[in-house]
Order: sequence, then structure tokens, then C-alpha cells
Amino acid sequence: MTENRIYTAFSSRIIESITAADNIIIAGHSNPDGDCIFSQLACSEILSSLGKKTFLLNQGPFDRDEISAFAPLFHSQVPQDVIDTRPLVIVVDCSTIDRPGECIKPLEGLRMIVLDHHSSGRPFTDEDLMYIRAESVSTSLIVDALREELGVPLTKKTASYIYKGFATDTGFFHFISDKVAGETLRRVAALTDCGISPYEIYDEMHDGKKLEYFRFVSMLIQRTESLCSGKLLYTFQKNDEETDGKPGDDIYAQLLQVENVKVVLFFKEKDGCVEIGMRSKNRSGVDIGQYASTLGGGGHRYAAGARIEGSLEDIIEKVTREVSEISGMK
Ligand SMILES: [Mn+2]
Repeated sequence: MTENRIYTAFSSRIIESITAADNIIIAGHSNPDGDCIFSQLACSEILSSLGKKTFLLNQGPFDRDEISAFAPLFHSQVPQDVIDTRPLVIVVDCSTIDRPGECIKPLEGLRMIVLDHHSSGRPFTDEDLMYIRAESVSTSLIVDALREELGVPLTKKTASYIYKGFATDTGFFHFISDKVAGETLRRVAALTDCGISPYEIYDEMHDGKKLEYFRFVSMLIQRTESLCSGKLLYTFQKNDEETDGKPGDDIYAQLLQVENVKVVLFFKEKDGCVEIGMRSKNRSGVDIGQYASTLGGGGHRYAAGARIEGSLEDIIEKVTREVSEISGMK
């Protein structure tokens, strides 16, 4: 057996807190993605099998196709009678206390465990209640490591959730650095040994999009601007331009293949704010997560986001100027 480098042991306080708890709230970030939702669902399956009563907390919106069907399983706030039981709280895929949104506020003061893989953030619980592994490609694989440590066998349903979280954050086996590939894929192989079908899961998570959606994506790609001799590409979506689905992932997937590109930015105007999705290319030398944190956002080395107030034009000007000043972009 090859050594476990990423998923080293959980602290005894984490294990003891879970063992002792009867009621457990599992919270994730607002505007959730597949890794967040499927990590929450997997965590709930695992803890339920130990006889725990779980409560899934996520304020949504569940507007991504691959997660929308699961919305009815989640609550957007915690009723007082649940808080009164002094439940344990497990927060997944969040690097700061504000990521879950308003719904987490009434839970401050309860014991919180944090399971996360973001490289930047601000700690919001005791050190020995945090299990943060920036090298883990998804939070769902951290949940899988917790399952293993708790001695809970994999079921097909749990394996499917963990795989979906993994697939979301790696862009289906794309974003996996050499350093962690072996340990990561051995864990994924154990999931497929449970009888899940990678092919079916891919189709389940992608099929059913409207042709109109792809016409919209192509319009956004059409208006892409190229800066820094093609090293920086960006496009934008205005307030009055609506579409079903989230074009970001399809835009990054295409534009990151353009020759010489190092960074792709996607600006989305929304309610007086601008959401900025940022991706940098593997081996580009650009840590876009580090830059996102200077805007109050967060993420990973190659994938990050931020949300700032201001006009679309001003923010495009500021962010493209600052990104082009990052070393290696000129
Ligand atoms: Mn994640």
C-alpha cells in the first residue's frame, strides 16, 4: 500500500465530537457547486448510517443543472428547536465563515468542524476541529477519508456522491496535479469498484442543456477580449443578458485551450455587483487564488472567484490591469 500523504489522520477531537453527537448539521457555501452539495450529501449518508440525525443546510440557489434535483433535501435555515438540541455543525467546502451566508449566523457558538480544500481563507473554528487539505482535489474526497476513518463501508449511493464532487472540481479528471494524482485516483478507483458508472455519471451531469444555452455561450466567446499578447483573455455577461445554466465552466473549458493563454476571466454583472470567475493555466506560474484573496474572494491556485461592488466597466478595467501586472503576464 502506498503511503497516505494527503489524507492523513483526523484529529481525535474531530472523531470524538462526531461519535458523541446525536444531531449534526451539515452546512455548505451559498451559490453551491457540485463539490459542495455532493460533499454534504455524502457526509449525511455516512453519518446517518452511524445512527446520527442529520440536517442539510444550504441557502442555495440550486441553479446549476447537476444539483437542482437535490434542492428538496436541503434547508435554507435552521429552526430554533433544532438549534436548541445543541447539534454539532460540520461545515464543508468553505474557507471563511461568511461563505454559507446568513443561515450560519444562528449557529455561531455551536461546536464546528470544518472540512475544506481551499488554499486561502480565514480560520473560523479551533485548530483541532479543522481538516483542511489544499492538496485534495475536492472536498468530497476529504469526506471519503472521514468515512474511512469512521469505519463506514462505501455504498453505491455514497460513492456516487463522492465521485460527482470529485468530477466537478477536477473538470472530469482535468485538474489533477502530478503530485497528487496517484493517491487521488486510487481513492477514485475504490469508488468505481462500488459499481458506479463514470460514463453514466458524466452524461447525467451534462445532458439536457438547451441549444439556446450554447448559442449564448458562443455569443460570450465571440466578445472575448485578448490582452498581454493573448496571455489574458476575458469576457463578460451583462445584467440584462440572462440564460438558463451557468456559462462560466464552458467558457473556461474552451478559452483555456487557446494558445499562449495563462489566465481567463469571466465578469458577470449582478445586482450592482460584479462576480469575477478566474482561472489560470496549469504551469502558468500565476496563482489566481492568491490574487482573488486580495479582492476579498478566494479559491485555489488555478480556480478562484470574487464578488465586488461597482460598475462592470470599472471592475473590468481594474481587474484586468491588476492581473496583467502579476509576474509572468507582461
Ligand atoms: Mn470544492
